[in-house]
Amino acid sequence: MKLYDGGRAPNPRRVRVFLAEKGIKIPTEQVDLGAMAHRSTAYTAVNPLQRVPALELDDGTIITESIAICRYFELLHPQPVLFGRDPKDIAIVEMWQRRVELHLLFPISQVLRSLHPAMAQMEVPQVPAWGEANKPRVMEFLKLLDEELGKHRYIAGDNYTVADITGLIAVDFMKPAKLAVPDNLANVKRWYAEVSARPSASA
Ligand SMILES: N[C@@H](CCC(=O)N[C@@H](CS)C(=O)NCC(=O)O)C(=O)O
Repeated sequence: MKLYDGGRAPNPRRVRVFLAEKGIKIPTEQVDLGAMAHRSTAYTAVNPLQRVPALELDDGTIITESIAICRYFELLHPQPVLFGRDPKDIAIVEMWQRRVELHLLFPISQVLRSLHPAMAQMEVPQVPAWGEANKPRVMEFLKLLDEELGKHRYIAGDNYTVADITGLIAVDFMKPAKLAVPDNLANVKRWYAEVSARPSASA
């Protein structure tokens, strides 16, 4: 088994944090995004979409999509539970994971990719207006998240889950996108202080 990893990029980090929470160690191969190694012929054979992460199983099967990879490990190593405990809990975790991915991580990535000069090679064409259009979307979702985090400790309830992992990585990704969590969102700040202090956060 081998994980094609991607350094500081957010999606590979989601898988690394997930594996760290589970205490799982697997061989990794770094794909240097800065050198555009993910566009090489060799890596395109692994993932024709030219994105990281990707997991190669011993029988040659390739699994891409961070959450698909995490789900695979959740079933192999059920403890600690990170995708929910019963039908209702599993649905709530799924709902929040998707919301955080689509309404926070995605617009943050669009701000960075569309506005940062270092992303010009990767995001072709760069459309700065699209980057600007995504800034208020990030702030609107953070407000909603702040209300939710006023009701319980973690994003999807009282337990730390994969939704918190996506949330942590999204908030960390705000920095290179030159965005910041507004000071008045005290619940998001409280939650972020807790999840970013977990040992897995440094993965
Ligand atoms: N939906 C995929 C997204 C994967 C993805 O976009 N990865 C980024 C790094 S965070 C990438 O490989 N980008 C290369 C590019 O855009 O050329 C997932 O969840 O894993």
